[in-house]
Amino acid sequence: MWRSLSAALAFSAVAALPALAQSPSFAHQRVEARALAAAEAGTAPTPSIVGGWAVSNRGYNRHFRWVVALVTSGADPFQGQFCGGSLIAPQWVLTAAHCLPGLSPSAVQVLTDSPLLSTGGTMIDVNAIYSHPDYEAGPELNDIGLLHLATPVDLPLAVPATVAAMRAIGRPGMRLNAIGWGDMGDGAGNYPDRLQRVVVPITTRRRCRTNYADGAITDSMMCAGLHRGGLDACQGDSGGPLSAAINGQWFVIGITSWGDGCARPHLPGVYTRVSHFQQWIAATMNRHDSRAD
Ligand code: 4AZ
Repeated sequence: MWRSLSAALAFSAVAALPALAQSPSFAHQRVEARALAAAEAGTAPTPSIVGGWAVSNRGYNRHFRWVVALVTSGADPFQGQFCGGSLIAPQWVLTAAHCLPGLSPSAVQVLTDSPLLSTGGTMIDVNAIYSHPDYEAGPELNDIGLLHLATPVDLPLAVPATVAAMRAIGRPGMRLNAIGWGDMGDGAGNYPDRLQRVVVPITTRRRCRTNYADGAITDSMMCAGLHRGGLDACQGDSGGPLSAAINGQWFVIGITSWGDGCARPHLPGVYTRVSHFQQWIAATMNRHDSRAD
């Protein structure tokens, strides 16, 4: 979510996300053939996610097959992708609540098992949506949600950050992967077909708090980015993971949530601190799984 938009606009934009994803101003622009060819080769001549690089098929298959795209139902995934997500169980996708307001399960599908939006992968239906009950648009409090897939997938899974994982890979200065199909420039509207990745260090809480308005950064958020800017997640990367691996097991440390623009100096990306929501994630999954229907 863009902090630079007025609160009212941001709020209505969120409520109308599926429509917006298809409106001309938010429609994905095709990347130029040259950039696409380079992306296919696993290299990126142009800055991407913002300041990152394209994930090759091999890189995706080795590391990121648990990364999924949320797509407006019935839309071509390249046009209809509006957020990212992480598979944390065969039937569960972890994402941001701000991707979900007003969405009925039938309005969203999940593209799994593909680094490309336009070709490959499998579209899976969603049969239940759970946004955090205390999600608050604007300040983006508790920006976390879960999608239950209609059919289970047989893919590698990521683990929501545990306290032990946070100690190992979730402290300030540690470098994490922000991943997604979002805008490759700050407000550029340059949306890639191929998944993009950037590595950003976690900033100290204090540094993040001094850069944003008083009270904007709560204990359930974390920030990542360079002080000089240049590397960041952006519009459309929301819901996707901020992640790192321990011995080959990927952990979702953060969920891409908001920021003041993208990749601007002293304004790091803000992520939902997943470890803060361990209980909510487990309880929500258990509650669903124990339902009779
Ligand atoms: C967005 O609008 C968004 N620079 C996500 C992340 C960031 C900014 C905007 C962080 O989805």
